This record gives sequence, C-alpha cells and structure tokens, in this order.
Amino acid sequence: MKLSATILALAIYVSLATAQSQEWGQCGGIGWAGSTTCVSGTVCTVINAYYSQCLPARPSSECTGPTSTASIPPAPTGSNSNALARAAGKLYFGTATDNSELSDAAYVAILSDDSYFGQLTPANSMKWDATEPEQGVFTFSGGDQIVSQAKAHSQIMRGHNCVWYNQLPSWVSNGGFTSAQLTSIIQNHCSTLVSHYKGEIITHAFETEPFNDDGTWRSDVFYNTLGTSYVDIALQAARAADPGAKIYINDYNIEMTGAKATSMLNLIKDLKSRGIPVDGVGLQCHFIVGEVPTSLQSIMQQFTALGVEVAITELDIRMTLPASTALLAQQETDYKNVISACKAVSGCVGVTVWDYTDKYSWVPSTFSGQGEACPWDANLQKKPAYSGITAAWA
Ligand code: 9MR
Repeated sequence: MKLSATILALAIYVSLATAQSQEWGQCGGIGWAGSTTCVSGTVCTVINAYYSQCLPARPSSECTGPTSTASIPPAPTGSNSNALARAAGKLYFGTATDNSELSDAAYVAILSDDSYFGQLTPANSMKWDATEPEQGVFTFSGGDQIVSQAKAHSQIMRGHNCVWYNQLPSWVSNGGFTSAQLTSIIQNHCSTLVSHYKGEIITHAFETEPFNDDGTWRSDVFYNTLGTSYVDIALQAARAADPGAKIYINDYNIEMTGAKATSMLNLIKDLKSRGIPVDGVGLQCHFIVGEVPTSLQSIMQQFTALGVEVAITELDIRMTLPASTALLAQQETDYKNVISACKAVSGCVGVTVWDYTDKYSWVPSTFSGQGEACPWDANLQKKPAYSGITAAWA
C-alpha cells in the first residue's frame, strides 16, 4: 500500500516534470516540481528565485532596441511648433489629450492641426483602471478613440501606461496575490494592452514612477509583492507583445542631479546589463516657473550615454496665481530652456506637453492656488510660453 502510493506520487512527479510547460506557464523556481522545459517558440526565463516562466522567444536584436514599426508621418511645413520640431530633426512636438475633451470643437480644431502637434498621449484612457477594470475584462474604447483622432491627423501615438502605482482598479491595488499570480496578472495586462495597439503606437511608457523622491523604490502592490523584478516582468511582456514599439520608463523629479535621477540611471544600467528590454527614459518635466533645473540637458545626456533614448513626456510649467506679465515672461523663458535642452541632445526624440491648454490642465485641481501651466490659455489663445517653444525649435 505504502509502496504503491510512493509509485503513484513518483509517476505524477515524472509526468509533471516531463510535459513541457506552455507559453506563459511556470518552468522553474524554488519549490517547483513541474516541467522545466518550454514548448517550442518559448524560452524558460528566470523571473525571480521562486518563478521561472516560458516567455516567447525573441531575436537578440530586440534587446538592443527596435526601430518602431509605427510609421512616422510626413513633416508639416511652416513655423508652428511641430513643424519646427520636425525641422530640428525631432520626431514630434506633441500633447496629452483626454476623451472628454474631444467633444470641445474649438479645442479639437487646434489639437488636430499637425503643424502644432505631431503626437498624442492619452492622459487617462490607456491606464489600468480604464483598460482592465475587472480582472480579464478589457475595454479599449477610450484609448481607441484617441488613436483614431491621432491617425486621422497624421499624428504619432505614445501609449500611457502599463504598470503604475496610481489609477489601479481595486482588484489590483488590494493585492493579496502570490508572486506567481501577480506575475501572470502583469503579463496578461501589459501583453493584452500592447497587443491591442500593436503597430499603432511608436512608444509605450510601460513602467511609470518606480521611485520615491529620495531614490528608494516606491512601495506599491507590485514592489511589495515581487520586489524589483516586476519591472523586468512588465518590460518583457511589453516587448513580446509588440517588438516594434519602443518601451520607456517614465518618472518625475529625475530631471535634475540627485538621488532619484541616480536611481533611474542605475536601473537603466542594470536592465541593460541583464538584457532586459528598455529603449527610453521619459522625463516628465512637471516644472514650476523660475525653477527649471539647470542640469536637465546634462541628465538627458547621462541617460543617452547608457544607450537609451529620452523624451520629455509630460511638460508643464505652473505658477502661483494670479498670473502676471512678469510670470508669463519667465514662463516663456522656461519653456524655451526646456525645448532647447531637448534640441541640444541628439537622443532626445521629442517633447510632449501635458495638455496644450490651461482649460484642461491637471494642475489647479492638484496644486491649490497654482495653474496657468500650459502654452495656450483657458480661452485657447497662445501665451508667451508658445513663443518660447517656437523660438527654441527654430
Ligand atoms: O493628467 C492626468 C489626470 O487627468 C489624472 O487625474 C491624474 C491622476 O493620477 O493623472 C494625470 O496624469 C499623470 C500621468 O499619468 C503620470 N504623471 C503625472 C501626471 C499628472 O498627475
């Protein structure tokens, strides 16, 4: 009796260990008694000490950064912001936008002018709470609307975002997952999101805001469950889902020399040394008038020296209200300095403002008493800041 139970256990063990694991299935890790080989077309990849997984095999060239398969539209002519950015050799001058804003005809008229904007980022509608509100239930209608808007006006799309501590549905943020469960949840989310937009998006900011301002890792459901390996998991899933899209890590307060920038530089070095795919760093650039960091250009150069490109992904420059002629003039200088820094760094591919108009800026609702952070005012009129942008590109 005892012997036959042992034989049965052995037989189960042998059959588990000999059947190949399926794509995305587990193939190793401490305590794992199942198969350590993967079905054809996949490679058993160590995610962490407790979990190895069959990931789609990729040509090694994908680890050094793809050329995007999303096409770059023809450059517009003239002296508006995107036309000048293209003439300066950049891919775009762009803006964030949001779905609720697309019913504002006057706003959309300017948004749709590719001589002003050659690129759009969805401010909210590709985030986790919008795209997978319930586990396994995906909704892409909001993101699709922004993609259609961009395509109709020859504008490039940047995706935003795959893994972020904020705007998570409660089924994710409440946690309670094993590391294997959360690994598979991240993979399924990033993979489904990126696959849905395959070929449509030049760049995804897949991993957003991993660090606290002191450079330590942010405590969130991802880090608390998986440690730093969640970054690898998200980046690898994103690359596998659309090898033609560039993958960025995006953060704020990395635009100046300091602990946070150092942590991001170290993260990029570490990812590169381990062959984890990462193509770019997004410097958000949510600045304050008169306080644009003087080290912006040199920080961008430090990132590009590591073999990644950079982009300014969420630029706005806020002031304490009310605005004055002096503050608006300083803001013009500040915008000019930020654009000039990108222009001067060959690996800086473009600049995105975090919505072009004060009418739809996130700033006043977040920073009490502050606002007027964008280059167009709340009446959709250009401010001196816009002249700073064009002067810098020209
Ligand atoms: O612009 C976004 C705003 O509408 C949302 O309410 C807010 C919620 O977190 O997120 C804003 O966008 C953020 C971006 O996704 C990541 N970097 C900071 C941006 C400003 O908060």
